[in-house]
Amino acid sequence: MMQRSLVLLKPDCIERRLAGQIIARFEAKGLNIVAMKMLRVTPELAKQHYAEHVAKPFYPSLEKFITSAPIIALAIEGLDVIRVVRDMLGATNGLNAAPGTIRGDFSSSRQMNLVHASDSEESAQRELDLYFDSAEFCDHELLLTPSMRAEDEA
Ligand code: 3AN
Repeated sequence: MMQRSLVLLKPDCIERRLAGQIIARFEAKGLNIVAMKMLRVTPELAKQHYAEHVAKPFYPSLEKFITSAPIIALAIEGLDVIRVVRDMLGATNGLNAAPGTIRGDFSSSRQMNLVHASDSEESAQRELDLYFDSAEFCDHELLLTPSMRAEDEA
């Protein structure tokens, strides 16, 4: 099923100059970036984004981290992209993430785990609406799509 996922390259990713390498992985996989921008997450946006965690004891530390430096937000489109991107990220804690995944290769932390990605269609819709206006999506069909997958896989 064609889906979109909200991906955030978090402050640690920007600080460590890993954004290019991580975006390159999504491109190499054949996923489409349909929106992208750099921004600073405000405490208000952090509370909306992490609504499910706001009441938890670790939330103040999480908010301090996610607002500490700019992030890059991307909308990534592809077949089953929500699962595919989560698989590419690996487990939440970099110490548990499998080698070959982004977190497995670049992170040794639960909090500084470099990238966020939506975990369900409902979260994706909610999160895409938080970070992007509808006018910011650049819909396009890449000319090389027929070289990336068969017609009946769409
Ligand atoms: P994911 O980013 O893999 O979807 P979530 O949404 O469960 O993971 O957690 C978001 C962030 O909240 C994590 N990156 C981490 O910083 C923090 N977090 C989640 N669970 C815990 C926990 N038990 N203790 C401390 N921080 C946590």
